[in-house]
Amino acid sequence: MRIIKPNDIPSSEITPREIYLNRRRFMAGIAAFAAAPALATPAPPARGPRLAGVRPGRFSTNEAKTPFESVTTYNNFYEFGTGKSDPAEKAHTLKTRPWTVSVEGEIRRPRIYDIDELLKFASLEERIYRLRCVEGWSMVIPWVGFPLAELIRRVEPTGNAKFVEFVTLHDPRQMPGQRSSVLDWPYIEGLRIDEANHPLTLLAVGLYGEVLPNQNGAPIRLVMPWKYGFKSAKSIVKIRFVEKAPLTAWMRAAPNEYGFFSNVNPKVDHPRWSQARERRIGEFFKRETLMFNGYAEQVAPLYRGMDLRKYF
Ligand SMILES: Nc1nc2c(c(=O)[nH]1)N[C@H]1C(S)=C(S)[C@@H](COP(=O)(O)O)O[C@H]1N2
Ligand SMILES: [Mo]
Repeated sequence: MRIIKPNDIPSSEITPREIYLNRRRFMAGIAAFAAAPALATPAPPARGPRLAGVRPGRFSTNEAKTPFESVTTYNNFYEFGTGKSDPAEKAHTLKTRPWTVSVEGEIRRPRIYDIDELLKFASLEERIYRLRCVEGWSMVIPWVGFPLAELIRRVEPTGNAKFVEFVTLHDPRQMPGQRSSVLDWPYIEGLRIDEANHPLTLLAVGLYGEVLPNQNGAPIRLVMPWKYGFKSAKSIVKIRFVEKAPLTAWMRAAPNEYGFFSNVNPKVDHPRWSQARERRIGEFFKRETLMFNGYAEQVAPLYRGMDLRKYF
């Protein structure tokens, strides 16, 4: 299946941002006239090029999707600042082409992959997943991507590959938030090899059928829906197979608050707040947080016999 790259798409197929914005302003004008005082309507985020050949994938929830506008303007991406609107405002400085992902470590076929080569690895699927942030909010996002297991199979891990480390780009010229020492850069995350190989674990390259917006971790990021959002590292440049559990950026910053596993668990509180409930973005009332974010049926067997209080 061929995948359309941003440069292949004729400009006639892209909604020109100008027209879109003007239409929005026009509609906002009508609304203001009809029902003053109207709330100021912020400029909507630009829509990206569509990805071709995306088929419906497994494990999708049929819960209401969080609107595109919220998914792309309410973000955590500390490389662009710690405010929720910083990534949408600042991530345009990130250059996603050319882009390579170095796959290395305890594997028989180490290689530096060009992103466009990686995109042809597997046919792309849409997976509508819940994403629960450790801070207590959640969204439902239609990701586009392919299982990380597809990549792992190709690079042939050795018997010593017990964990996988994921490294985000480190370039303060493109990522101005890296000039601050809020985290020790680069952003590092890690998974046990069985978690990495789990069919729910996705390498996402798009959302809402479109090329991944920069603020959501373009050109390629992880998504593990049963773990707190921070495990899903964005804008990945390196995937390293290792024998020992990697020291993640959040464990380095606050080891008593962020464990290696970070599975969504309503029964294990964060030291500074409860994890029992969450606010779905766009909703008023909080809802109960589910064990493994509602994916227990799929992932509970990975942790059988483990004390999830100790291994938080
Ligand atoms: N490199 C990097 N990856 C990151 C983060 C970050 O700050 N830097 N934030 C994490 C957190 S806390 C969350 S909740 C999710 C948010 O993903 P989204 O903005 O696409 O919803 O990205 C995660 N991945
Ligand atoms: Mo998060």
